[in-house]
Amino acid sequence: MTAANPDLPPIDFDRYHLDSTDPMRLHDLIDSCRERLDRDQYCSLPGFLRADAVAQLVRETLPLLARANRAESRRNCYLQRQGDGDYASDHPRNIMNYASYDMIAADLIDGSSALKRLYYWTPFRQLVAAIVGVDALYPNEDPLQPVNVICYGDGDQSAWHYDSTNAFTMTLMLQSAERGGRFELAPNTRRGPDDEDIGYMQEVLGGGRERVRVVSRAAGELTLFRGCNSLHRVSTVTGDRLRMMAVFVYEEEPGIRGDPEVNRTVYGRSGLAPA
Ligand SMILES: O=C(O)CCC(=O)C(=O)O
Ligand SMILES: [Fe+2]
Repeated sequence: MTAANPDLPPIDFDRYHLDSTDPMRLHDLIDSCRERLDRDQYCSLPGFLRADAVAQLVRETLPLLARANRAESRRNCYLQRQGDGDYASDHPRNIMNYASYDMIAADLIDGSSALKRLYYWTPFRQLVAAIVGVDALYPNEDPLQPVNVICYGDGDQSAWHYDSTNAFTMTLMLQSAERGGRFELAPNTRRGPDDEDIGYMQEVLGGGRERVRVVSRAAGELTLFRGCNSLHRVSTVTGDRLRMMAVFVYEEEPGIRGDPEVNRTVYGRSGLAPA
């Protein structure tokens, strides 16, 4: 049993040896994650954070909901709220789905929170870089974007969508819903924004399940996925318990900040200091 060191993020170090000075101990984990990410477009590390730390994160995050940004809109899979009359009515650009959730921005989360301690801990960033196959990753320097918590209550869901240009998305489940709130992903519905498999996308957007994977997510589980080229969504949550998901954004270059306009849409404010 590893003694708890308050300076380290509350990773289950008995299971994930990031505190080891021997990098070989992590090689098997990195290799298997890389393989799954390549094959399935996602990989999961169950029980990544200790259960007591996850429970504490839920307790400290719930009061932040009052200052979260509520999103409620119909949008297509490119997150646009308007369709495009230049395309057929059954083109993905014109297939709109409802999304609603509350978004907690990074500046509402205390610096001492385990979420930020994990996000800014170099060995963790190095592990993620090794899994996704890049030399280095850097924290995002936007005031709102680096670490978020998305909360889905009764009746909330996300719409089928692609994530923006980041090559991967990383999430950590804090609390699952009583029912629903499944994370569903259709691997490789496109190779890039200019190389889309429209037939496959229409199949998924039209309710086809054959190629859709349901990705298990339990509290404390870390999941990396390639959301930029695989349509994904969160199915409707039912019941009183909030589904709470932390999202971490790393960058391949230092100094990256968000677009104030995008911030206004996602967080309801620009993130710029008032003039
Ligand atoms: O809440 C989730 O499980 C996934 C959220 C999502 O789609 C994202 O972070 O890009
Ligand atoms: Fe997403």
